[in-house]
Order: sequence, then structure tokens, then C-alpha cells
Amino acid sequence: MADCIFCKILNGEIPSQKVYEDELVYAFRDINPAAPQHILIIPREHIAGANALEEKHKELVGHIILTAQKIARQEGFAEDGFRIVNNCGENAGQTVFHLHFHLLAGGKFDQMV
Ligand code: DGP
Repeated sequence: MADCIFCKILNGEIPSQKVYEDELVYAFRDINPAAPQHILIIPREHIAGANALEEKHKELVGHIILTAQKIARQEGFAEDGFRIVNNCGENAGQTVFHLHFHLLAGGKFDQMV
């Protein structure tokens, strides 16, 4: 998508701090961290958000969650704990309409739900 910030990060037009990549996903540090460790995991495929997911994306979503676990181990916070967050839609505070999962760690979080 031509005007999508995360598509521009994927094609290198906008620089980012890479944490992990493979054929399906790319992970990089959030520009405005909300925790000591704040990583975004995005699919290479442009999907507007969780509300745009279809049956065909089942494996991809599973892959993203396993990627979060892989990154948590790689970065050394798997045992201490981490949070995976997806904001879907305006009321949830989604600001970038390319599916992404926040991977947050490095401190104790308040209970949200
Ligand atoms: P959300 O509110 O769930 O849509 O989160 C979007 C996140 O994307 C937000 O935490 C800030 C981050 N972000 C926005 N633009 C950029 C950028 O150009 N580079 C990086 N690294 N992160 C960005």
C-alpha cells in the first residue's frame, strides 16, 4: 500500500531498528516506546487490522504469536514475562492501519483486563 507507514518500513523507505525478520513477518522497535522493551511485529502482507483478517490468515496469525515468543527468548525476557497487544479500530486506539502486534516487556505492568 503506497501510503502505509508500515509498508514503507517493510520496503526500506522509512528506516527502522530491526529485531527479527523472516519470509512472513518483520519486527522492529516502536518509535514511541511504552515500555523498556517495545517491539512491533507486522506481517509482510498489508492487512488493515484484526478486523480485516480472514480464514486464510489463520496460519499467519499463529506465526506472529510464535514469533513474539521467539523474540522474547532472543531478547532475554521470555521467562520474566511479556505482553502481546493488538489495538483494533479507532476506539481501541489503532493509529496505523497495517496489522501489528505490540510486544511489551522489561517491567511489571498493571493489570488491564
Ligand atoms: P497503534 O496505536 O496500535 O496503531 O500503534 C502504532 C504504533 O506504531 C505506535 O506505538 C507508534 C508506532 N509507529 C508509528 N510510526 C512509526 C514509525 O515510523 N516507526 C516506528 N518504529 N514506529 C512507528
